[in-house]
Amino acid sequence: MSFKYAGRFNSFVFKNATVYDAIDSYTNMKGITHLEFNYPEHFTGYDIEEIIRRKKHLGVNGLAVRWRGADFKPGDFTNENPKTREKVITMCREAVDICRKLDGSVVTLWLENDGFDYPFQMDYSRAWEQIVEGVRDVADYAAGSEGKKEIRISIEYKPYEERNFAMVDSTGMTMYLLEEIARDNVGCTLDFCHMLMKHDNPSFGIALAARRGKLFGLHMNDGYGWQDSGMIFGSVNPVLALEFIYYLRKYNYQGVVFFDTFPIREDPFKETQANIDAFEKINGIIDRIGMEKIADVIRAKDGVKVSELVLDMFK
Ligand SMILES: [Mn+2]
Repeated sequence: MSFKYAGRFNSFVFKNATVYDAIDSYTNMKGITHLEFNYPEHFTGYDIEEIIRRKKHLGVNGLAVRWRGADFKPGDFTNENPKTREKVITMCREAVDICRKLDGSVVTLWLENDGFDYPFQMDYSRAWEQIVEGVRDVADYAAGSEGKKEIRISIEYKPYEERNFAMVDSTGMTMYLLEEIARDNVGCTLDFCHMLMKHDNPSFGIALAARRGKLFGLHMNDGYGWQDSGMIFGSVNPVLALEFIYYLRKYNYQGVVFFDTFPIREDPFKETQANIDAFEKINGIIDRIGMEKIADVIRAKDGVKVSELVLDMFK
């Protein structure tokens, strides 16, 4: 099984490159197939036609909405200022429009400010309903119709940061939210570091989402679990990475693999390439061992057999 890959624009942009420079780098990188933008930051001051010219053979996976600025700090969908909340939804609709224009597939929503810090700060039930209704509104706008491509809306949970508690803080909570939203074009994006932060088992998470057809996106990276480390995939938890790719293959994941990593001290081109190389290498190990052999070990539920399998994988 072969995978589609995209890298993080800000790995380049935060080192004084332009979005155009980053696109040029991706067109020269081995394995990159798609682009993944943030909205509005990667479009402000850039020309969409020029982006389309530069991307050459690369496809567009989609856009992630970023609500930045003081107005949004108290909340995104849970913002109590009706004008700001309207702006939150309008920005999602604008991202859907650009996604269609670029022939992308998915708009990712990380509800950065929809959380709380203090006891007695949040009417939890009201906030939950505001999220359900807000995302539904965006989903209906993104639904397919005559001459309009369906755009998928994907919720990316993170347990904490920026707020002490996020409203959507785990795989289970995300699945519960999707159930309440009840729209075919709403699913989730699972971020490996965010799952480690929550002590959510990454493979359990993809199984829960994929068995319902709700795994719309992946943010791959690695870390130690206590913060959003954004390190190279497979560099800290290679066994969890092996198990993760096994389940992606088991559920025949057809979406894009986006590397949400932070090469602060590394060269961004080499670091993105290292992510792709790690993913391919680990996928190759699954090939060598074989899906059936791994399924046999899982069926046995025996820790000793698991240890033997892992040592075989590292041969
Ligand atoms: Mn992410």
